[in-house]
Amino acid sequence: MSIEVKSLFNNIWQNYLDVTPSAQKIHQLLGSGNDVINDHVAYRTFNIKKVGIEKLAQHLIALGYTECGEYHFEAKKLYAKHFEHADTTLPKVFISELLVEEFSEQAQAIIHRIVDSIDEAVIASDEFLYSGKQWDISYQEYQTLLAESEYAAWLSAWGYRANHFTVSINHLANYNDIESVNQALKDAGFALNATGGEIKGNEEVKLEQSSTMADKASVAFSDQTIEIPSCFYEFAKRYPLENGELYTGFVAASADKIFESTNVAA
Ligand code: OOG
Ligand code: NI
Repeated sequence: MSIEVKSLFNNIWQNYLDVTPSAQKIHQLLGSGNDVINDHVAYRTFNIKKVGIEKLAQHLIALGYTECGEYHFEAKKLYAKHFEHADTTLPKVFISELLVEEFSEQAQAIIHRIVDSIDEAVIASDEFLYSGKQWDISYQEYQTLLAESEYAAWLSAWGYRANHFTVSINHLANYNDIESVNQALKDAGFALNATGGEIKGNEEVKLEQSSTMADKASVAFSDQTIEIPSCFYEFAKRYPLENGELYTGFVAASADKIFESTNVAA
């Protein structure tokens, strides 16, 4: 694997750990100190040309990734694509975008102000994928977005960073199934996303997934600093297709529930 792609994911991982301290502990717990293979990494963005899926993907395509599947999330007003690399030890990348035009004028104005203020040079640089929030937003504006879309609010507060990394259960030495991974996590005190049940998907759809509820971390809004949900960790087990190869796609019905891992606890 090229040093370039390795160092990119290393930077993305470090930037993710900055706001997701539980991930380091879970990495240690499941990997027993060994390396963990990531099934995928996920990003969120807006469907505005300046920062759309393609603008994130260009950095991956330059490193040998190709576009594979696409997904629609009507209720959440999202669209997504996933990208894969020929080196299957590299994580797949799932990138979703918010369908901005489907929101209120007020929400759209906040989003356009944010996107307009991003420096084009940052978007073009590799660092874009771990650049975080490069704009000002008030806590009030965050709340305005939160009332319409938890996704929009999360993105406005955290910016361009991995929303989650995902442990490939298939590659773990000490665990074989998602049930025992979930149990180990709960025994260690981590809260799982229980929306639609702790395990999303099944062998039939070739993919089982679970995730923690996001950690909380401080965001410096323009008027005050507040702790809000940051990023989470996901766990995925893939099943083989008829041809014997593991399924590499995503499952929209499961993804729809994984998005809710950044919800503010009720
Ligand atoms: C992405 C949720 C979908 C998956 O593995 O299905 C997903 C997000 O929360 O941004 O990661
Ligand atoms: Ni995911």
